[in-house]
Amino acid sequence: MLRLCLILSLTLAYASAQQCNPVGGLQVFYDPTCAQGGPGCNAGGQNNCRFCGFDIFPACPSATPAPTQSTGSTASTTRGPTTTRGPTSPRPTKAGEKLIFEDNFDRFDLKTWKHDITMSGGGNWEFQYYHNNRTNSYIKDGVLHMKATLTSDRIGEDNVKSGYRMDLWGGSPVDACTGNNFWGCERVSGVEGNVLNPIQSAKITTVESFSFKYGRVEVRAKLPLGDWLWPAIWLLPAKNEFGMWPASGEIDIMESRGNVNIPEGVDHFGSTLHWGTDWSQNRYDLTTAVYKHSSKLSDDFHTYGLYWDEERLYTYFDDPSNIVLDVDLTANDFFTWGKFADSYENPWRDDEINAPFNREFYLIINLAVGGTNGYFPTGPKSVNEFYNRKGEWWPTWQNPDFTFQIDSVRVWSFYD
Ligand SMILES: [Ca+2]
Repeated sequence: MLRLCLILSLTLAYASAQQCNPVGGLQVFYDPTCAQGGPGCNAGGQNNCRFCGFDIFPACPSATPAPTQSTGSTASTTRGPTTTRGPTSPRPTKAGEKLIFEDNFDRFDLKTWKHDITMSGGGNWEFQYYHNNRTNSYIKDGVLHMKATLTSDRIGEDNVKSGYRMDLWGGSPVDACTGNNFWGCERVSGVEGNVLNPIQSAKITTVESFSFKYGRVEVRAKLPLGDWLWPAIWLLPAKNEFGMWPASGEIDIMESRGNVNIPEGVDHFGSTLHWGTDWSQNRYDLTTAVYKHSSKLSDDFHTYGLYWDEERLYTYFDDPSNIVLDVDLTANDFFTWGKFADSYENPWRDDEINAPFNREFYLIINLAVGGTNGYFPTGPKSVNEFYNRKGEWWPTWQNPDFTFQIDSVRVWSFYD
């Protein structure tokens, strides 16, 4: 998942506020006080440093156009010019790989999957809160469904808007709040004019049950159709051995937007690696790619795959030969590749060349809704605007393909 912080780094990279940018696309503007860590524009809400607006820019004339790779009659892949390092060759599977994790969702195994319980919004001021509830995550006919519903269904419309204290602290390890950053465990509706997170949804992880290093992941899933829905399949490091995000890395196999009527909507998905010396120095723009499918990804189940060994990491769609993001992990160490300033200490010094992608990671599947970090450039830019425009998005949620459906998750290890 994209996070608020990475957009700040994007902005700093383009601090000259040029009217084009290297690859074209989104540019985010900040209040100048944000750079000093102070409150930005729209700081009246429960926030700290916020963007002030978006714009879409063309690629600068001197920029290298992004190559387009045709992958047959039904799909094409678009890659940024710097995604691939060094020669690559298809290597779909590895001899001797061994299945080490399998969930077909014949039942909901909560020994494996732990629910997040938090209003923190993923660091992106997303509009949902997560909890453990069979309304928002449930098994039906061998498929895990993640479904976004209205918070007002549970606490009533008036309480969403004013004077209601949402307390997710919990009373035991089983129901304890999992994230208090950004006021994630306790909020009061109406404080500073903001409604409570108006959507309920689900996020599950294997943080306490399963992690692995080097192998192949396949998730068979059907993405949700509906405005501002943001499904994701991704991995985070089990131990943050190189420090806090994103110094220890993040591997995003799939994230997508449920909208039909926006650029790069429900017929697209993205794969990204996040890495950097600290949150303001995320170099994800060097390791991201977008895949365009010929039809809505909510129409059918597809396989979202990851291949990851010491030398190479790539994501794929439906078949290991249909590569989306492709990263050579050995061309340079990541500190060199990221061209970090001398003032930043190298968190990966004295480690292997592929650090931080040489430690164990765990699985995450979630369904977010909206947010203010720029992942939805044309979307509502505050939780209040989102809720006020319910008349626009709510009708788009009334369709049979509205839930995020996961049929299976499998992981093969390359080593014993
Ligand atoms: Ca299944």
